[in-house]
Amino acid sequence: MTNNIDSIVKKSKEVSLKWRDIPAPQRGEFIRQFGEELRLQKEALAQTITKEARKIKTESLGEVQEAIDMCDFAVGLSRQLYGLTMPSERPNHRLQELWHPLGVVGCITAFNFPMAVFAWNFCLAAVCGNSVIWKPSPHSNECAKSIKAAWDKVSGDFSDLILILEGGNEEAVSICKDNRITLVSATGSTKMGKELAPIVSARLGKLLLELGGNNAAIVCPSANLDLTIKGIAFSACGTTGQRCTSLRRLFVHKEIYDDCVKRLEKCFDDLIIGCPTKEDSQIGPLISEESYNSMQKVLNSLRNKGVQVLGGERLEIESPEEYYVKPALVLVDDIVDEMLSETFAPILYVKRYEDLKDAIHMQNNVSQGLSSSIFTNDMRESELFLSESGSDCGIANVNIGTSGAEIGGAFGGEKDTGGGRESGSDAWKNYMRRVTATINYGEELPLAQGVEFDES
Ligand code: UN1
Repeated sequence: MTNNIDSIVKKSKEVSLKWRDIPAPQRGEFIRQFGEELRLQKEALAQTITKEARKIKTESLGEVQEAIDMCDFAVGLSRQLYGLTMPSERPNHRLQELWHPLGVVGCITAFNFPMAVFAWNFCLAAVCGNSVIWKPSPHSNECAKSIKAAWDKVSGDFSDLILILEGGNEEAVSICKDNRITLVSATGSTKMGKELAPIVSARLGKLLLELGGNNAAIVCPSANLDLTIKGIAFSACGTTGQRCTSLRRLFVHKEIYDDCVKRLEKCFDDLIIGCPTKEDSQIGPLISEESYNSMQKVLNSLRNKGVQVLGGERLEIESPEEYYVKPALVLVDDIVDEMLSETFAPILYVKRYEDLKDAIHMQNNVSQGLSSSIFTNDMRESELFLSESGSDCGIANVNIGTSGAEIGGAFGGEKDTGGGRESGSDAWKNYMRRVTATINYGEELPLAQGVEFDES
């Protein structure tokens, strides 16, 4: 294995040295063609996602679209890797920042977004002049291979710009240890991040982390409940609750609590759970027996405490090896410990609130800080939620669920979510090194801060 990583890193380093000499807009042209190839293969790629990650068709197609969107974004960006020019305090001096490639980027991705999250990283890393070594989740090696095959169709001499390292924890650790890999971008659980980050930090490598969430929404009395229920259902149950942005906790104002819970119960009852290849299925199976077991463990522990759990049971549909579950609604009077950690399954905790400030406090009072939402038509409430005393998450939405972000914004969150920002806005800066250049075009040598130093 050590040999394997060694030869992969050597190859990746080699190609990165050639790639960085290609002007950025020309690198963008490769990514444009990559996007075209993804468009052509959209249907087939989506089928591979459904096969491995077991997502329903519309979500698999949406994921490929997310990768295509990233290509389009990166093409434009390849002409916009701007550095600032600052006024120098000295006469005849220019002060400017330059952005240069890092070299080799390591990218560790999870099963639940087996193509899009790689595209977030690869498209930016590539236009910024880097090569990428990709360790996909062991659940989604085929997705990784199909993406690499699409790249190979358009990449000419630069096939090695994507190199895949298949494997599990051991391979992830080998990426983290290798000081030729300048940046390690990792998506997965907080537990994984906390294991890998110290290895990268010990060699003072750069890290970009997108870890667990424990996302909450607040439903205010003025909310449009039709829109709200739809937003909650998609965020809590879509992708079988296996997005890092999935909605896990709901705080509902006491005036509308009963109505809201009644409608949610009906909505959860009506969801169509079934094989993801079937046209009308809305919820496919969980990824593994292990994730089913961790869901049941949490639900059993809640039941033992006397907490009301609706749904959550296994449904014996389709093949007996797969784990289909009914999403669980958990009605809590008080905060229970189970709500404080992320269970990667469709469990939605619902709690009453009276005062919006309390609801915001409960929302923030967890170790994770990825995504959050408020449903309201009262601008004072939404503005409070978005203010510095509002949501402490990296993503804060109004009248939208917690999941399903567009690529144009920076994606990521605070605290145990790891602090990284990927995809849109200025996330590209993570994949470059900044050089501050001061140029003296005069005949004198004035020193900064007025310091005098005469050599004679
Ligand atoms: C993830 O689950 O790691 O915002 C990424 C969303 C998707 C990305 C999720 N666009 O739900």
